[in-house]
Amino acid sequence: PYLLLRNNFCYIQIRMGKKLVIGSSGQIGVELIEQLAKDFGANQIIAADIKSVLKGKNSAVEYVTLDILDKEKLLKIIKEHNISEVYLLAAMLSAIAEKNIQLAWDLNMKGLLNILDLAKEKYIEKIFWPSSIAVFGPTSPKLNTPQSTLLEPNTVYGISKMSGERWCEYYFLKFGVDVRSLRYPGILSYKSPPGGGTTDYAIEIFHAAINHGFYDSFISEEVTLPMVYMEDAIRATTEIMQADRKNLSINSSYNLAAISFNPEEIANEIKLIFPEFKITYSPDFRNKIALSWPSTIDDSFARKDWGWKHDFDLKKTIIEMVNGIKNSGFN
Ligand code: AKB
Repeated sequence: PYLLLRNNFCYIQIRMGKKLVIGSSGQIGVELIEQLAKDFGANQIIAADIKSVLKGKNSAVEYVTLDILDKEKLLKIIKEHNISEVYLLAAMLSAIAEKNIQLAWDLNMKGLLNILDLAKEKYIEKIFWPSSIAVFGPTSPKLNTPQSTLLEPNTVYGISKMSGERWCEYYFLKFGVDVRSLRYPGILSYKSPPGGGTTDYAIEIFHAAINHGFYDSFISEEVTLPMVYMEDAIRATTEIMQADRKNLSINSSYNLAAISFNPEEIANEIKLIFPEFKITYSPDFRNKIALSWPSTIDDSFARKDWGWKHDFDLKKTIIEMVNGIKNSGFN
């Protein structure tokens, strides 16, 4: 089936196919699939992951095994399932990438190029690809970091995300590939564990507080980082994918902001709920990564272009995290 849309010049035909979420077992993937299934119907979603995937909650979603570096299999899945939209979430995050330089580069970069190429060849109509605050580096402004500024990341992950952004814009301008992207801050969630990031401390601290009453933080007390609650991050993702392309003035990746805090501030909030909670600090290599990232982000382009507005402030995020972990969170 095709949808006929009119832009300023002519009619364009959009193929209406299914949505493929790659990296479906990851922290974002698990929750994005739930939302997409709710919005579009579970039979419209195909979930792919390199791990032989356990059936998710939603049994109507079809799960397939896929290594994003295997372009042939990727194309086969796209054709077989009539895929028109891809959410490419498979990536190696900042901390783990420092220990697997080559693999991180290959996965983060070649995976994206495989998808961009298939969109250029018209097998896919639309792509979502996450970037990160990791594109910023020690020379970027720390406070209210602007959309366009000096980008000199000094991590493998940051270099791959910065390069990925350049490729996204290139494929859009040169080949008309409709790729949309957000520079995610740290994402706080409890349904599925994060894997190998620097901002993971802000999730670990909740589990530690609830299960042990104690947390030894690998980020030092005064290092403030931008964060967002998962529900907001998922909504931002679905909103940018639904936005009218002609309203999008950023063709690389949008700054996205919600809340910012440091370990001391989050520990103090947690102590209001668990007065016995204790925190100590043993900063490791991840602290250096955190120090190279912004503390607060200017996301006015996202707010102006497609109406982004976060809903979860710090207090609301904390309540959701604590209740979520107590009731059902991973251990
Ligand atoms: C990480 O810490 O590596 C990620 C990110 C900010 O992209 N959560």
